[in-house]
Amino acid sequence: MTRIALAIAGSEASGGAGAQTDLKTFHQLGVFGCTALTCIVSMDPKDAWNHRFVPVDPDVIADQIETCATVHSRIDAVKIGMLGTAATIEVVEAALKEHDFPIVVLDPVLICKGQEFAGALEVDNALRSRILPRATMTTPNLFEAATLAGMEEITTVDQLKDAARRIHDQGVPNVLAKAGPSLGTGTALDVFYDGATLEVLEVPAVGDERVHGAGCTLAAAVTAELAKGATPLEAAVRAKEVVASSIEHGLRGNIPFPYVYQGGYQQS
Ligand code: PXL
Repeated sequence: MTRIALAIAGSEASGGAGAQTDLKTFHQLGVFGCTALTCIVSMDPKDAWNHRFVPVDPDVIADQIETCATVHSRIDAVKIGMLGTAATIEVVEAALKEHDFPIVVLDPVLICKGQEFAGALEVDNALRSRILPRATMTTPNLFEAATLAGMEEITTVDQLKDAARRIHDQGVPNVLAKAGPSLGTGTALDVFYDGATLEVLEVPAVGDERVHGAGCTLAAAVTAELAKGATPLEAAVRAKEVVASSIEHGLRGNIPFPYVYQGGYQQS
């Protein structure tokens, strides 16, 4: 039976991140993908590739989610990526309540690479109070984990474990708190916590640069694996393999950092 995943996410025109990445990841893992676009991001070549951000009208977001939820006989899992405004968060919360999807993976995108949004605090608070409690699993990076956990910063593995516990204690059943290569361990290191098991997951780091789209790929791969029936820990382990492969097969264009490509991943 073909499994179906819905990405509620922003369009990143170049295809390196956002909904485009989510769809490619779903497809590579054998899952049928559909999307509800929350915003349109286009990097500006005339302004250091800064992100131009245009929110999609909240009614149009609700319509897209309704379409996905009604065209298909079921949605096995939902991935939530960039929401970006409080109005978007409100409409996505309402849709989650209405459709009661069985699995919701939240990539709590607070800031997209190199970009600080005006009104970030309002968006952070709305994400925490309205969307986080509806997630079955969340995949914060170091900055997002510190923000959600109410910590100053995270510079050690112990602090990352602490953050994962604190986020779990806010009512999220499964937390995958990501450091990637950023704690200087020489590995890509993430912490998984489900209230009982705390696992430090490590794979050899592929380079030490930030890679555009790596976080989107991780959360999308988790979503696809959960849609296929994996446990959250199994999904996390497989998703890390997918990210490593997507970085290995990544592209280098004219932006200052490489970007992922999922097309070379073969399941081991
Ligand atoms: O990588 C985070 C991210 C998510 N979603 C969209 C983005 C980005 C970063 O650029 O543009 C749409």
